[in-house]
Amino acid sequence: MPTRFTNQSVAEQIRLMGDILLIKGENRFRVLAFQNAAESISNLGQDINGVYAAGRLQDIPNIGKSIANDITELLETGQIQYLEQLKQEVPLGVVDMMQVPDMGPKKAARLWQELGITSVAELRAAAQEGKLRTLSGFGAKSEEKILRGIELMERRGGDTRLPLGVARPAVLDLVASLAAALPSGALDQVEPAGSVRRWKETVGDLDVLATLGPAGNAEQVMAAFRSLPQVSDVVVSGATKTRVRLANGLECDLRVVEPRHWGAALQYFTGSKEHNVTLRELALKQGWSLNEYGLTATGKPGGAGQAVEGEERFFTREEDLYGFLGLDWVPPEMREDRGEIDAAREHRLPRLVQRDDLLGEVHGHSTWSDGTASIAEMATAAIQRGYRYWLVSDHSTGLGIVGGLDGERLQQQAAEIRDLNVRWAAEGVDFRLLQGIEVEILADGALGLPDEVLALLDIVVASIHSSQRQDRETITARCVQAVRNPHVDILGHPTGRLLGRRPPSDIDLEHVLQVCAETGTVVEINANPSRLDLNDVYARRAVDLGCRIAISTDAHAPGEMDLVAYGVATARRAWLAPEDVINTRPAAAMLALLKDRRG
Ligand code: DGT
Ligand code: CA
Ligand code: CA
Ligand code: ZN
Repeated sequence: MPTRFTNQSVAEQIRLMGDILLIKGENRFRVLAFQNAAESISNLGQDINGVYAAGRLQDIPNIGKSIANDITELLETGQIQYLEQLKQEVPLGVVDMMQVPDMGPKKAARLWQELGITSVAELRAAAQEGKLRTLSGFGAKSEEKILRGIELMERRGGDTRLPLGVARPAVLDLVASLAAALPSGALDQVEPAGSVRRWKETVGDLDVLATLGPAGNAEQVMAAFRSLPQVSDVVVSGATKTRVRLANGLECDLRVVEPRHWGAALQYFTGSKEHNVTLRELALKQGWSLNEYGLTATGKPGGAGQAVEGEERFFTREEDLYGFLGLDWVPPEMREDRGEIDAAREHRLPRLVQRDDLLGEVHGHSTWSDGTASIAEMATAAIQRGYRYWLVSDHSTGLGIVGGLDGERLQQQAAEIRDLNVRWAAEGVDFRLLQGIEVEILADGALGLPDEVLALLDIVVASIHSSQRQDRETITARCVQAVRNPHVDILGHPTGRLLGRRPPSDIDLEHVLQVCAETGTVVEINANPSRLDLNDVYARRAVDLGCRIAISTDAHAPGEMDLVAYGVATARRAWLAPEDVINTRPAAAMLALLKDRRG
């Protein structure tokens, strides 16, 4: 039997083919075909092995006959002959070199072909020894840049994308500092665009757009931006665009645009690239060419009405651009070319869930296990955030690391919770604590507490914190066994991934979600930005399969409740409506949906 491939490992092989072709200087469209296919596979909401078994590989977006054949060969034989051949031609170390910031395929190819450098380690040595400057177009400065790039890359373990939870606060801080550094009236609008505005779970770089206010000029804005204390390097700076590097390695583009271009510019630089490509095709069909400034009539037959070739249309607001093309405004979280443009044209975009829809949270911790605040303090934080209920779900025994709760301590905790609830009821406060547990799913699929104990609780969240590297079959069966327990209401952070730190377990999520749908087990979107687990793609899949979702921060401290915005955004990226999410309901209605209370 050949090794079993996951969606990610298949995507990697396909991406690698594209990368090698890139270094070989192959046709851009050919390379793009592999890159797009890899992206589709890694975003796929189903196990690719199942798609292959059903003979439906070519139904996956961006996968045509030839790449479908490559995937078939990989799954059947364990390798792709063509890729093996490509690996003979280009050393893999040269592909790695392409990951060094500012490097790119052309430079990597030259360093390999002209200096014989075939790995990042050799590249570093050559740069340190001043050997790169023998190459035309390279100097002492580029050697220094490359060394700094390698250092950054290694600090992040080769992954040049940062979690949204790091990138988003960084760009908000940058924007606030820029505004504070300028006289009032210098800037009018200023907004982060790009992947941060779409709330994508990881971010490659930051993109900020601004328009000048009545008292502003672009050079002054660029100068202020370059001198911000957060900036560690200026990559490039011009009249209306500056790119800087921050201490954590993130780079940020700031662009100043004219107010009349704002709508098109914000739309363009919000992306995604895929959404933009589809939008541009739609515009072309209507006789307009779309760019970051606006629309220009092509003069070709289409729907541009009376417009003469070259005639332009500008938009001060994004809504007006979408509207001009006959579309409803598309929330940024949906702009991933997953059908949102058709939906916007047919006026059937869903009413997405938003922060205010949430009436409470159903996964959180206190000092009864590893939280930093008492139940009363956590409840106060929940009340301050407008919640009407909050689930105390401390860890159960069976987890080793924390003083997990057993039946006896749960009884003591129940008394504390009851007293607090009695007090709020007497004071007329519309808030209620629920008692639950985050029960450990043990390595063999049993739970950390017996059924008699679980039966006494309002809500049971079950999750995995140990033996996460079990093989696919074992960890899937383990999770399914827990989900089938009639007392388990919610499956917590199903894959256990920690963005940038720990990959997801090899669990067969498709299968687990099917069992959740069948048993009425709610699936969590863990809102902590280092988890976002379920992710957007699987959250969508879960709802399509008939599951309900809970959005919870799993807060271990009061302030962590603010992270709920990341969970809501993930749900919005999954196109979820309020009714898909259990904690948009009042406590009684929410509890009535849980599986051991139904029927
Ligand atoms: P990132 O930075 O990798 O997390 O992702 P984005 O989406 O922020 O991408 P970025 O920074 O390369 O570009 C920002 C936006 O600019 C992108 O979402 C769409 C637009 N854009 C960039 N390159 C292209 C392009 O080649 N074609 C089109 N249509 N749009 C582009
Ligand atoms: Ca970006
Ligand atoms: Ca960018
Ligand atoms: Zn937890």
